[in-house]
Amino acid sequence: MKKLTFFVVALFLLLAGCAQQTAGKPTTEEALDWVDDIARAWVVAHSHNWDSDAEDDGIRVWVELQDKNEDEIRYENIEMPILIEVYTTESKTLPREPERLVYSGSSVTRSWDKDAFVTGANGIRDIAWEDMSTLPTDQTYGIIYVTITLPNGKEFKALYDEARIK
Ligand SMILES: [Ca+2]
Repeated sequence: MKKLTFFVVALFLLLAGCAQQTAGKPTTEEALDWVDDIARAWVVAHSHNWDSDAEDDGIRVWVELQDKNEDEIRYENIEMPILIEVYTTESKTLPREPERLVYSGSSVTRSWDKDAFVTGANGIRDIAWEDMSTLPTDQTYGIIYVTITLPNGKEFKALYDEARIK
């Protein structure tokens, strides 16, 4: 009898766990209405100092998703993966052409106000100078590309061609 009671209690807890997981998913169609308003992605990167000395240690990268008027889309409680690539460039004129890949990495964006360039805090990724495989002969500025994958699987790409890379 004790065994049966244990089994029933265990089954109940298992079912309760499943029910809770289903209820916690924030992916109802209503909650993702904002996805349809996204018309473009935007990225910027600036050199940044994140330790105690006075020297900049690398670049901090911010992204935004924007509507057709280039106003930021406000999202939170969601995870959208981001591919980040940094290229050198030899172009002296605009638009700059990518030359050699010096950094490739991934990140996620979870909240528009933390990852957009609102306060200068956070960002999606800090990339240290030594993580970019630049050569002494490379130009100081390069091109950073991001690809953001939306919850519906659609991808938006953006670039910033005045990124300090060394
Ligand atoms: Ca520093």
